[in-house]
Amino acid sequence: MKFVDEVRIYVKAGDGGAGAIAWRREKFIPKGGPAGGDGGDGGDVVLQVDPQLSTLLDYRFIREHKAKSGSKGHGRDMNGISGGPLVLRVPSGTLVRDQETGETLADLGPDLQSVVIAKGGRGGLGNINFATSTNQAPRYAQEGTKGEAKNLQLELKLLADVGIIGYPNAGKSTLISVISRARPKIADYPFTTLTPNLGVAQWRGDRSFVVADIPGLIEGAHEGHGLGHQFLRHVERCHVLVHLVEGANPAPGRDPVADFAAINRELKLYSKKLAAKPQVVAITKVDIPEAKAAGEQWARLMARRKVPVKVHLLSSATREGLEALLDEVAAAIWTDVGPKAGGRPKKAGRPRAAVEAPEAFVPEAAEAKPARAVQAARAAPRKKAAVKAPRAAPKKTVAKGAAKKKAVARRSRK
Ligand SMILES: Nc1nc2c(ncn2[C@@H]2O[C@H](COP(=O)(O)OP(=O)(O)OP(=O)(O)O)[C@@H](O)[C@H]2O)c(=O)[nH]1
Ligand SMILES: [Mg+2]
Repeated sequence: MKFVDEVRIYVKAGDGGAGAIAWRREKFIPKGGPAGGDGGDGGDVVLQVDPQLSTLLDYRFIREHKAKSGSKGHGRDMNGISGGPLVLRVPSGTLVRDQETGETLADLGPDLQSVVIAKGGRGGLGNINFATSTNQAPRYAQEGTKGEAKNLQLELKLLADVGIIGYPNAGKSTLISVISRARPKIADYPFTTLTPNLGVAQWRGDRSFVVADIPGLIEGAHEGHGLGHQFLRHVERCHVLVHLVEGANPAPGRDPVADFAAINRELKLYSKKLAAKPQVVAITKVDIPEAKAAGEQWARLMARRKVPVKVHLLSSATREGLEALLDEVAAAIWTDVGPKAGGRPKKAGRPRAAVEAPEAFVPEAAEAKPARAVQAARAAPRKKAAVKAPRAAPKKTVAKGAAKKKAVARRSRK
């Protein structure tokens, strides 16, 4: 089935029916008076979440959706028939925008299951309503009002707790197939996955979370290279990203450090918010000895640079490192799990602090010439101490220190 995550549609609510001008005509009842009924109300256009849907495909081909108008009022006090709502079913996670203003009209998901997106017109009143003591035969009735019409943009952002990202062929689909019952296509060539896959993963048997495996990213995705970064919108609402790095046989010129940096750069170019999300990082396919060696080397490098990222050595084939990876993922999703536990057993509302500033991994940041970001990371603990220092040491000491420095400077000038 084709995956469609953005459509533009036109919706028009039904118009209200006109009220009737009619008179009561019955044998032996002369001058029966007004008897025009009201017009029926126009139908609303309603957007409703359907948990069975996972794409906006239905709206790709049928773009105009009009609710029924109310019918006119009739004689003998009869009101017109109302149009009845037109219910358009959409997948959970659909964002509704006004095409003209760009304003967000609704964000359909667990918190908002349905919304009246275009209000139907009201039926007009029939002449029966206007009879008064001084005007017992009103010859007028109301017209119905027009139903709202809108041009909408529907955008689907899958609702997942965890997003799996990485280069093509890194083993993203294999991971989701191992931790959930999702069965995406897995093959030994890049861009096997063309549309996101969702799966529900279990953690230690008693909790579950939704995982999204998205198509691979490559360097230059922001310029449209590969599949571009159009699918990144589906991990925008995730609590945590699982960043998989190819362990075995990366293409020439690629290595874990460069891959990790390139993907982080693409994330940043897509959105700063996404780049700031916590990441759980793993090198894949460590059942292959070269992958394991590469992973261990990379982990050592990170440790030497004091980068606060744990590199998991993962093999979806043998399940090595899988439990540790899921533990870290769980700790990022739930506040009562992991080393910093002690909160409510609830999903974290906002992601925890970002694990790492992506600049720290620019490939040029070789051992011999640490990049500025790496230097900053090294300087960070010292900075902390500097902040604490004034409290620990009274002002005098600081002044003394400054005087000493000045004296040394004077002596050296002499
Ligand atoms: N040995 C070994 N091979 C793996 C492992 N995980 C994945 N692979 C293989 O790596 C290849 C790519 O795996 P996929 O899961 O399709 O990779 P992907 O990241 O989803 O790739 P795209 O969908 O193209 O972005 C497949 O041939 C898998 O069998 C692993 O843990 N060990
Ligand atoms: Mg895949």
